[in-house]
Amino acid sequence: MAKLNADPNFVFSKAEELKAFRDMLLIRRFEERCGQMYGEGLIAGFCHLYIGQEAVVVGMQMTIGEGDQVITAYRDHGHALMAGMAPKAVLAELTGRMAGASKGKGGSMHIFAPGQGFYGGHGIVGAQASLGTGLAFANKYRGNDRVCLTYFGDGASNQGQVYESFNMAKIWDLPVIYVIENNHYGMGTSIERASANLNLSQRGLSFNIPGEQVDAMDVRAVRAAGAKAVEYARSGKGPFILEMLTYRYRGHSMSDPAKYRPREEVEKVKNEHDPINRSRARILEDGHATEADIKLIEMEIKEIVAEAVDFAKANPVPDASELHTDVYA
Ligand SMILES: Cc1ncc(C[n+]2csc(CCOP(=O)(O)OP(=O)(O)O)c2C)c(N)n1
Ligand SMILES: [Mg+2]
Repeated sequence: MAKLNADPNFVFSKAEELKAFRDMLLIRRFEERCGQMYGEGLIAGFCHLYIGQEAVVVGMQMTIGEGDQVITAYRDHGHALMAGMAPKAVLAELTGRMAGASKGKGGSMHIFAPGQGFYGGHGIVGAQASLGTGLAFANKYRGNDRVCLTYFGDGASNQGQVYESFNMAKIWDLPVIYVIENNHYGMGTSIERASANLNLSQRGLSFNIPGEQVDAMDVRAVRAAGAKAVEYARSGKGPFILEMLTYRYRGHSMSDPAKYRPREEVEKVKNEHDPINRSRARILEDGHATEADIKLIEMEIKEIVAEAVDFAKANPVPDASELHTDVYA
C-alpha cells in the first residue's frame, strides 16, 4: 500500500512512536484474548475484532484532546480502549458482567463512556454517521472548539444517511472528521463488488468536503493526516474526510467462512504491512528502544490483559432486577 500523504515536515517523536506501539499492541493482545474467550463461551452474541486495523484508532486518538468526541460502529473495542476506558471495564461488558460500561447488558457492540468522550458502539450500519454529525452540531451550537471523530466502514459509506449528514455538515461547517475505515470488505462482499467509485476520500466532493486517502497500516501517516484534518475542522472550516486504507485480519464477526477473499491475500498483508511490526522495526532501527525494552512492553501488556480477564471472570452478571433498568419503557 502506497504512502499517499506522508507529510515530509511531520516529526513523530520517540515518545509518540513508543506510545503508538504500546497502544497498538494493547488492542492486538486484547482482541486476541477476546477471540479466545469467545471460543470458551465467555463472550457471547456479536463480536467484531479490530485486529489489523489498530493503527487507525491509535493514530487518530493522538490528534484529539479532552472534550473531543469519538463515535464508531460495532467494531469498537479498540476505540473504547483508546478513549481511555479501562480494559477491565471493556472486557466486563464483553463478558456480560455488572462492572461493564453498560452493566453487561450491551455487550461488544454497545460500549459507551460519554464522560470520556466515547459515544459508542452502534450496530446499525451507518447510524453513527448522523449521530456523530449531531455531536458536531452540538459543539458548534454551544460555541466550544470541540471536534467529533466519526468513524464508519467502507460498507457503511454506501448508506444514504451518510450523504444527508455530509450535506448538513457542510452547510453548517460542523467540526466533524469522517474517518472511513476502508478495510476493503463489508460483511461478506469486497468493496470492488459493492462500490461504484472505489476512492472513498472523494465521496464528499459534491458537498465541497475535502478528503484524503491515508496509508493506515502506518500509524505515523494516520497521525500526520489526522492532525491536519482535526486542525481544519477545529478552526471552523468544516468537515473533512479521511479514508483510512486498512485491513482486517479476522472474519467479519466470529463466524465467517471468509469465502470472499483468498487466504494468501490475508497472509500477504500480515507479513508485509502489519502496523505493529512496522512500528517495532522503526523503533529498533531508530534506536528508540532495544529488543529487551520491547520485551518489557510486551510483558506489561500481557499482564494488563490477564488482569482484565481475571477481573471480568470474577465479576458477577447483572442481577435479575436489572432487567428493566436502562431501557426505554
Ligand atoms: C442498516 C444495516 N444493514 C445491514 C446490517 C448488517 N451488517 C452488519 S455489518 C455489515 C457490513 C458493514 O461493513 P463496513 O461498513 O465495511 O464495516 P466493517 O465490518 O468492515 O468494519 C452489514 C451489512 C446492519 N447491521 N445494519
Ligand atoms: Mg469494511
